[in-house]
Amino acid sequence: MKCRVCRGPAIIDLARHNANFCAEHFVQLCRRQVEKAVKDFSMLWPEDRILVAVSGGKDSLALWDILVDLGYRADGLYIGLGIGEYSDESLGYAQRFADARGLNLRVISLRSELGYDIPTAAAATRRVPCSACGLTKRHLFDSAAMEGGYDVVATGHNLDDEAAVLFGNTLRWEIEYLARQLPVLPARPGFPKKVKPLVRLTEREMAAWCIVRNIDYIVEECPMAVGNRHLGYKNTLNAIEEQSPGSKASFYLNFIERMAPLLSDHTGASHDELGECSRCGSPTPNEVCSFCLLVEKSSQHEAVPVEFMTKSGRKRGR
Ligand code: Q46
Ligand code: ZN
Ligand code: ZN
Repeated sequence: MKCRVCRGPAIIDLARHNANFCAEHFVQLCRRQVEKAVKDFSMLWPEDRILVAVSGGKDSLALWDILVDLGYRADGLYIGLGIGEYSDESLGYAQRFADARGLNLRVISLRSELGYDIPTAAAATRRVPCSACGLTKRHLFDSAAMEGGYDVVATGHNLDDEAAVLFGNTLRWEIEYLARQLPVLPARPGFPKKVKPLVRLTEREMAAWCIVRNIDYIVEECPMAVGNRHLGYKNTLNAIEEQSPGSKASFYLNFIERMAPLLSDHTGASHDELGECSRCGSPTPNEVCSFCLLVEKSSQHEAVPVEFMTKSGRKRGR
């Protein structure tokens, strides 16, 4: 197996590019894919202060590494979700990554700072854990970025993630979700700009990036993701990709290029009528925002151990 660029020994075969690459040229390919995404979608400017949403997993650490490597000023924010050992270990990976490179990682612990954790929030709201988790992360990343004066929040969503979400939204023709499924969400009053610079790179490529760059990351998936329907969509798309390499990239990237512009009038509610949450000041159409209601409900609920939500708790809700 030889590198397509230098003919030296290759370390990875990428069927969708119909080529193999050595470590050096694989790294170059990944950098170029990120630069292309950043340029095509006007994601970042050289002077931007970026807040990276860091989980301790391969995608977010690879993203932080690539952005710093490309010369951007990027700090990290890790949210301790209180999901048992998974959270304790993932914080360790994020912290060691930051310390080894002299990068700035801010840590917010839900349990000690807000009085709840994700398993408890799921039980208190009687919703699936990812719903409480998504709302929590969105709110805390938005408010940390606004308060910290960051220009943009960057998340490690990769091509597999985005294609799986697109597949789910397409199966149900969720027009408003489809219209909003873009790799850049511009800033609007009370909300920072949000970007996904890894949309041209796959999960496998991000794992390979971490190996090549000596990045230690938490390999275990979040225990609450078990049964998540996006995992099923990813498996389906992987089976299609196996038969027809490149399908995943064309499914997602052609959607963004050809279909999303046709849906731009269907993004749903306008944000003009948003007021301020009476408790936290975030934009909301209601008196109190859904995050503050979640905090109130969850912090009053008896703490629920993660095991309960991943075993017996799993039986309901999905
Ligand atoms: S961390 Fe949170 Fe994910 Fe775990 S509870 Fe669901 S959303 S699966 S990215
Ligand atoms: Zn090479
Ligand atoms: Zn609020």
